[in-house]
Amino acid sequence: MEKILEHINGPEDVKKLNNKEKEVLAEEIREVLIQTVSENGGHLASNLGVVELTIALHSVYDAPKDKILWDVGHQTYVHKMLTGRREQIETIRQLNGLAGFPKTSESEYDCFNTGHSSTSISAALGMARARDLQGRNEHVVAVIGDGALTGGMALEALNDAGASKTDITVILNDNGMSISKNVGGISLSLSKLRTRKLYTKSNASIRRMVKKIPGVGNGIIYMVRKIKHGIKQLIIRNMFFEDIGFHYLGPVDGHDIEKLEQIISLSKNVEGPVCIHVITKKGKGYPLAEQNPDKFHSSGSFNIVTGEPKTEKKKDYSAVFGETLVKLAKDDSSIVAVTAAMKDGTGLTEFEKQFPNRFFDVGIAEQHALRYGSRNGKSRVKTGSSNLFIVLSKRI
Ligand SMILES: Cc1ncc(C[n+]2csc(CCOP(=O)(O)OP(=O)(O)O)c2C)c(N)n1
Repeated sequence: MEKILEHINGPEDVKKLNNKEKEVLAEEIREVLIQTVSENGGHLASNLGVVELTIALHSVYDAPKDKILWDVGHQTYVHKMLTGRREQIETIRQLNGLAGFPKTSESEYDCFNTGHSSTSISAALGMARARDLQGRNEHVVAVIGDGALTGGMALEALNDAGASKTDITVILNDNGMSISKNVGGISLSLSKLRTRKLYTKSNASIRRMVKKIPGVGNGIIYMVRKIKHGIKQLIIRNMFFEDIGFHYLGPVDGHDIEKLEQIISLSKNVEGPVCIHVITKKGKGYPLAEQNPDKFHSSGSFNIVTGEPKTEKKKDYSAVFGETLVKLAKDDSSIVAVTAAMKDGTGLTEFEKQFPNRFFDVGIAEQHALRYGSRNGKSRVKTGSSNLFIVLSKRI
């Protein structure tokens, strides 16, 4: 049987599909993702988690005129498939193939080169301000994970955007996971929100939110009422975002394309900075990745049935470092380890198991992590392209 995906040559083809077809498309995309990453390696779990979100974004927004910026960019395989690169997806991360991250020279749909975390809101705000100065009206959207939100630059950008009154949308892709389980106070506050009883804003406050364009505002209020009654959602309070100047919409089920499209469409009519809180499951649709999202955050090639690597992983620098550190720490209780959300990547998994009180995951916050070593004791620091660990020889 012919696949829907075979007819997707750009977002205009996604827009033509009805809901049922989009759901089938999501399943077809998942099959390709699993197949491709099992051969090439890559970021499987994050991509499986954003299949519906990516379909909804390309259904509602008008890219490349509208700008969609993906934080870190490791979750853009689906975006690539839907924006004219479907046939090349099997070349991803191969020599002369598609890049594993957004690349402006690869496609006009990739509006920002990434790789490092927590940069999307800053870039989006800059684009939104340039748009305003130049008198244009495209939408600018940053899609950021709850992990990436722990990074200082993301918080600096939220701080600036919240007070700016600029039209900018932040889509918070909240799966509770960074590479490992997410950490920090904001993460705690988000997880409370997921389980909190839904609070429904009064129509008066929704009315204040939406643009005061005659006709449009009323239409939106009608739509919100319909959404409220029809699908039990979605407008509750989030002190963090609202207090810093964002309109907060959500939380919304990130695997329900219809709901996603409704809430994103609604947000297009809200003036000023908006945050849409989307709840997703990392690894969605592939049980082995759902159960081990950290293992499948980024992997080499693997056997689809067992999930086991096709080639045995060689012992690398981080593994040797981790083992050595555990040995040293047994004899020296002043050794502690600090990581910026890269426990596995920096070889510290065993250290955490053996010395939980001397292990600190500070979130994707390298500059903050570095300051741990500033005053007391000698610190040894190794930085890599996207990872970092610090070992302090004196307890902090
Ligand atoms: C500055 C920086 N530190 C660390 C990393 C390594 N890293 C890549 S993705 C990631 C976790 C991202 O989590 P989240 O934003 O929630 O996205 P998810 O994969 O869960 O969808 C980390 C720590 C990085 N890319 N950049």
